[in-house]
Amino acid sequence: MALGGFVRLSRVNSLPQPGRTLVMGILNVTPDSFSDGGEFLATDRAVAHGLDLFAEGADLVDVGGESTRPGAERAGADVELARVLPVIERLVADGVAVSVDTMRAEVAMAAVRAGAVLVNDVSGGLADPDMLPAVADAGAAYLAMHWRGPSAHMQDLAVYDDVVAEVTAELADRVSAARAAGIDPDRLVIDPGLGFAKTGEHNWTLLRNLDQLARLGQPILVGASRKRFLGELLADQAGLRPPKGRDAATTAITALLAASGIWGVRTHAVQAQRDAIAVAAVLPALPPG
Ligand code: PMM
Repeated sequence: MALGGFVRLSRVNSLPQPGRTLVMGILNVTPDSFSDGGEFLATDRAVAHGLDLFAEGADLVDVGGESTRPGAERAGADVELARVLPVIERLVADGVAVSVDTMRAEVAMAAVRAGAVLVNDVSGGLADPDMLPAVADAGAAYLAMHWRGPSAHMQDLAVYDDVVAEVTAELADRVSAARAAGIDPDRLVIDPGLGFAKTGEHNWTLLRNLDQLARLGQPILVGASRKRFLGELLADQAGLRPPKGRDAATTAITALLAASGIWGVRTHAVQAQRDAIAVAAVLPALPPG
């Protein structure tokens, strides 16, 4: 079996550094995520898929128990815990490096105790006031995504005069809050949060201007995988391209981001992203032809 970059690394206190763009594989243990909702709700199926992602080359398998698709209602903490904990425990026992996708400190801490090495918080600490101090206390790595409000009404918040300047300033606030809570900046990743309180045009503008976000001095991870703006780009007479038909476009974005040195990408299709990253490593930029 081909193995991911962090075999048997059950606990790290610094960020994974594979020496190339990192690949975070998506494992949604939910009934309602936009692309894979319901596919991996049963623990056994979720664990099997997590092992597959790892075998394909995921450096981290990102386990989430609450859908954040636009319009989604929140799951209760007990439901979220019951979905993710058994899966994380089994993946960690099998030597998989795991991150937990949660906005709740309680879930994050249970996951870290079970061996998760990174807390992926799509709210950047805004949804739960206990999150930043808890992560600091646990010494876990932390990813702060740009977020403006709960998924149920986040698209009403997709209003910007200058999306790049505002997302950068709002993420700068989250970086300051994380540092003030005691999170080590060496363990802190930021993410522009494509599709979270953003239209397709906002997503493209942010992707074109990631250099502005990079000025915050933190590693950047981007989650473009199968998102609606790719469905819009690839739409035809039949309507939006369905989520599973968006992997080639996702991979094209990964190649371009990897060539520009991005820290990480979050994806459903791990092997394709690893392949794109391998190509970008030998062809980082081409002369005009
Ligand atoms: N997107 C989703 C969920 N979690 N986490 C990060 N860090 N960045 C993202 O863009 C992100 C995320 C929603 O997509 P999914 O349903 O495919 O998980």
